[in-house]
Amino acid sequence: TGFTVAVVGATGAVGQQMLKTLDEKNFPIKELKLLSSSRSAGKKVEFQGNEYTLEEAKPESFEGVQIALFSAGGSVSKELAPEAVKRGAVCIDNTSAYRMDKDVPLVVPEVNEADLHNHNGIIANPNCSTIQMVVALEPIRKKHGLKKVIVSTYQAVSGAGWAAVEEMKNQSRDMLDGKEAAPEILPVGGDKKHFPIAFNAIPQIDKFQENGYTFEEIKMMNETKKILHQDELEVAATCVRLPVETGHSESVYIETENGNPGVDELKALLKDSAGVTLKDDPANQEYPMALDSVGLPDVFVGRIRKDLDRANAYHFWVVSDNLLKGAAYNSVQIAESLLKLGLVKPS
Ligand code: 11C
Repeated sequence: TGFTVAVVGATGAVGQQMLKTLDEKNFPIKELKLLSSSRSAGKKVEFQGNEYTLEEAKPESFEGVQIALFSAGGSVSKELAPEAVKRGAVCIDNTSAYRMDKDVPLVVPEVNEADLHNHNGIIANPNCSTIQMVVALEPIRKKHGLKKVIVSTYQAVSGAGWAAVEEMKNQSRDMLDGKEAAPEILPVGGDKKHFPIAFNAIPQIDKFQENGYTFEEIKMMNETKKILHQDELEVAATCVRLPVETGHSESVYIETENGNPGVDELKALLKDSAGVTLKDDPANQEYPMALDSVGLPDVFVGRIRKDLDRANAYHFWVVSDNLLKGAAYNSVQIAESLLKLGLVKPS
């Protein structure tokens, strides 16, 4: 028994973590198909002791597939997710291709699992920096309402893929050796200029839009409103890349809608929330850090404190492994929720 599962983009930074998560969660797989763009086809990947050769993803590849996890870039998802749906698969897409489509649920299971009931074959996995923030926001929103969110991110390089991580490492060595850095990827592959990430902080993730925000910032703002079902929520984001390999950090400012919960109540609320680990003891210098989050599925919250000038306003720090809860782990959780809710057709 089990399901026929396809992973599209199995050699990527997120694809690798998808396989690891499917394995660790012992996901009920009857047959696994590992697919990729033509560029990676032929590469070999191991899963649960068996060696798989990646096949180029084509429409026919999805015959008989019940669950397809996509993480091979937006254009692959655009082209092939509808083909997979035509053939009866439910697609969980980790790209931004469908996230804002009205008939596509954008899901973080701890927050809006019930939205899965409205799926039409494609479910979108939100952007990594959005996911970890909404996991921390939802328990507060549910109890006290939210009026405004201002977030500044400190994002890891693995969010831009393994090639970007290699670039950071090589650059760091080169710069320590007194050589000149020759950046080719960051801040974003297709843009006109490139800057060193080693020993730097770059206030650009993805391309700039006409309104002066980057696409990463726009994604955070739009996705947060959609996931929390609150179009009128005021959200502003500034997204910054740091020379950290894995683990996104975020400084979050919120204004609650009703009442003035106080720090102790917020701590108690978050401590008991699904997917959250509270790490907040300033007296003992305990707070979340990127390095400590690597390989763990939780969202870590700390540094919770009251704004000193405004009532109903709080600041906190949120950290999570961007490849896990931010991507692969959340995608596999969506698959588990689909099974739990009976939303995948049995073979
Ligand atoms: C980053 N958040 O850290 C991006 C990566 O829309 O799924 C994820 C891009 C996305 O660079």
